Amino acid sequence: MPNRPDPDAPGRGRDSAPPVGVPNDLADLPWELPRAFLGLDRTDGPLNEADVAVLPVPYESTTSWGAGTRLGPDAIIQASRYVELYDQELDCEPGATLDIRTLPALELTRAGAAPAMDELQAAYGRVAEALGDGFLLMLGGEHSVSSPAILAQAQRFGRERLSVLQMDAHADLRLQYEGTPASHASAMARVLDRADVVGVGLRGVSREEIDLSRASKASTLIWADDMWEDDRWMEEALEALGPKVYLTFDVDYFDPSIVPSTGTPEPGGGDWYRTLRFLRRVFEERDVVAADIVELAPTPGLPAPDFVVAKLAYKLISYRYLTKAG
Ligand SMILES: [Mn+2]
Repeated sequence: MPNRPDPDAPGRGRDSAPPVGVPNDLADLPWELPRAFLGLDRTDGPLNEADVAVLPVPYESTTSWGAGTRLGPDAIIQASRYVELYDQELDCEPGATLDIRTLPALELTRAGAAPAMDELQAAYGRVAEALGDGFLLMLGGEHSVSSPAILAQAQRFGRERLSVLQMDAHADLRLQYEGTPASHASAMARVLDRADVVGVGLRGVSREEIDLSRASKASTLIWADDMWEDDRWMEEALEALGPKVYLTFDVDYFDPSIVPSTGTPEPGGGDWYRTLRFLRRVFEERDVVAADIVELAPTPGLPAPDFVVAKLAYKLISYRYLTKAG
């Protein structure tokens, strides 16, 4: 049985210290797992000693269609508390050995999309600086939160040009959408002059976006319908990625049969194992400096997609750990 809260289970976050806020003499009561990623309770010590920081950004613009992404980070964290720490593919327990911190959520200003994105870029940059070499995993929120994060990372690496691996059904290359360039549909258009963008799994794209992609050396599009016959698309994607990669994972990349909980689902998306095979290669063959997972809009009464995405988040951390350790 997966992890019911069990104080005797090895590798959970309750090995010695009592949960935060609980006095020592009550530490042995049957407290539930902490409401942190994987149920791990590692909150103290300077952030630059952490291997991984999970940063929830439950941002959703009020005008966005397909509401609910602001509940995404919490659903991922809740589901992650019941993910097995042991990973049979890698034959190890990354969650038990890594120092994984879950930060509080960032509440961005409601004064409009543009000021919220500016605020996020500054905040994200400061968190990334404080974390140093650790792996920063941001949980959205709608896809617009990715651009400030990518721009902040591009700034950190200066002249070393960043590549963005965008797992997504959509190109998000509209110059503006619903009157604002800060829209989720423009998330990648905003970073094209600062980073190369390789979109994988695309299948819902406008004519305008294809034209923009063809006119830009920085954009590579890999169509979902080219991903079924063989694995040549993996080589094509890897070839287009430079040494330093930022991974942005819009959960509508997945087929709606496994993740229907998203604002703009598209048929014909990625499956679980093929996707993991590709991601593992990316982590092995490139330096993935940071990642985000966005656009999960939890469906009440349908927890499976939340678990898929929680496990994906853990896989990203595990691949990163595996490749750093090896
Ligand atoms: Mn999308």
